[in-house]
Amino acid sequence: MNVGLIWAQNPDGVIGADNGIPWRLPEDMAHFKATTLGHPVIMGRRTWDSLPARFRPLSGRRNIVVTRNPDWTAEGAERAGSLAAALELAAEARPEPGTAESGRERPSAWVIGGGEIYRAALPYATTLSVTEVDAPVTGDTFAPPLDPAWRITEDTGWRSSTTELRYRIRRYTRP
Ligand code: NAP
Ligand code: VY7
Repeated sequence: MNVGLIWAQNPDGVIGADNGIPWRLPEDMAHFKATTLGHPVIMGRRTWDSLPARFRPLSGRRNIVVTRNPDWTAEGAERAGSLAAALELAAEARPEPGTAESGRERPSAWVIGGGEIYRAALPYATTLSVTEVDAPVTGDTFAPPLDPAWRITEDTGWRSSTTELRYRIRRYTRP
């Protein structure tokens, strides 16, 4: 099964601060929604908690939440006790082989954070969508380090947000 990881980071690798994202970038939220819509999304329990309640579960997607707590439940979410269990759940409704969904560039599930889950999921990933946001912030949660096998296959180049921030969206794949 093709697994993608999608995150937004600043140039220092910061992805989070105080259980939130320390910038607001509407263009990246739109990119995140367009990319993940129609696919199962897998997230850590802290990332679930970080979503504003009115946006939970993320609409139009199966929401699979990874937690070690066997008693955890939330309306609209499926619980998984490990990343492997989350991937098995996500794989239950498989697309037919040979459809666009089965290509390496079109993952059948997206891992949407946060830091702990990205580190655990990176070995399973076939593609990454990384938004780099030129935000001078400090944080407490970081993107996983990428080994050199990951190659940039798409790059929007720097764009200006309606906010004052610049950002670029890159796609990575590896053999
Ligand atoms: P996280 O990865 O979202 O969630 C961690 C939790 O997941 C753990 O406390 C545990 O839940 C569960 N977990 C982790 N590994 C597990 C495993 N192997 N098996 C079972 N359960 C496991 O937390 P985080 O690293 O603190 O990241 C949250 C931060 O990232 C927030 O600041 C958020 O805003 C940010 N974020 C940023 C982006 C971005 O693109 N910039 C995207 C997503 C999130 P229990 O404690 O319940 O057992
Ligand atoms: C997470 C939100 C957080 C705070 C307020 C609204 C990339 C991002 C993430 C995660 C950006 C978020 C939201 C935005 C998405 C909407 C629902 C409301 C939707 C990631 N590149 N960027 N993120 N929502 N994993 N990767 O902003 O969400 O999709 O329906």
